Amino acid sequence: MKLYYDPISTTSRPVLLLIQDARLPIELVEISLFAEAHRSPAFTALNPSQAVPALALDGGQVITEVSAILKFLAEQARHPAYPADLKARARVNQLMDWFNTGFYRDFGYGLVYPQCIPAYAHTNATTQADILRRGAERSARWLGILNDHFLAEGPWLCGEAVTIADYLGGGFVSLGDWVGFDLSPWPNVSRWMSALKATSGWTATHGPFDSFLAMMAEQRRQSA
Ligand SMILES: N[C@@H](CCC(=O)N[C@@H](CS)C(=O)NCC(=O)O)C(=O)O
Repeated sequence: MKLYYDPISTTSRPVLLLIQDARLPIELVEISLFAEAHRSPAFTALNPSQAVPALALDGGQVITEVSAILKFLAEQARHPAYPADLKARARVNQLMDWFNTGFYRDFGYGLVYPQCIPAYAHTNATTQADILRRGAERSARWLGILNDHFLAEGPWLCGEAVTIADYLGGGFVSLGDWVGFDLSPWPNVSRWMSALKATSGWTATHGPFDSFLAMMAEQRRQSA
């Protein structure tokens, strides 16, 4: 099996975490988004959506979509990060959908990306300000739910053990580091992110992301 990924990409990092934690024997093939490698004919043939991650199975099938890849790999390895119990698994699936369809839309595409990726920014300053204000309001609502409901009890999203929902959700929330987003108004979310970042899997897989964040922070400092 081969995983096509970019080490900085929000949707690749959760898969790298699982591969690291579960010690999965998967060949890693870097597709640099900055170098536009995802638009090459060879990669487009694998994933016409021109996005990472993509998992090429030995028989030729290609699985795309971070959530589907996480579930496939964890299930194949019978890894506890994707519990077999039906109710426990439903909670993991629920949280992954919650992050992927609600939180990420507003936090990623409504707040972080319009500030950092020109293709998501609006050229009209008033419209851009409106988009960011709405993104901030909606993100605050999601973070409040995460803080007061999903992370109110256990250390992890689904209780006492880390799951692929933590990997996926943590990847999305860590996106805030790109713009220096302050999580302190949501102490349970802050605590959870600190715990995730302290895992050996995170430190082993997030070197390139950390370097990227340091570069972005330096750029912000210089332009302030
Ligand atoms: N729905 C896909 C989204 C994948 C995605 O958007 N990946 C980004 C990196 S975080 C990408 O490859 N973007 C390339 C581009 O938009 O040109 C998933 O869940 O995996």
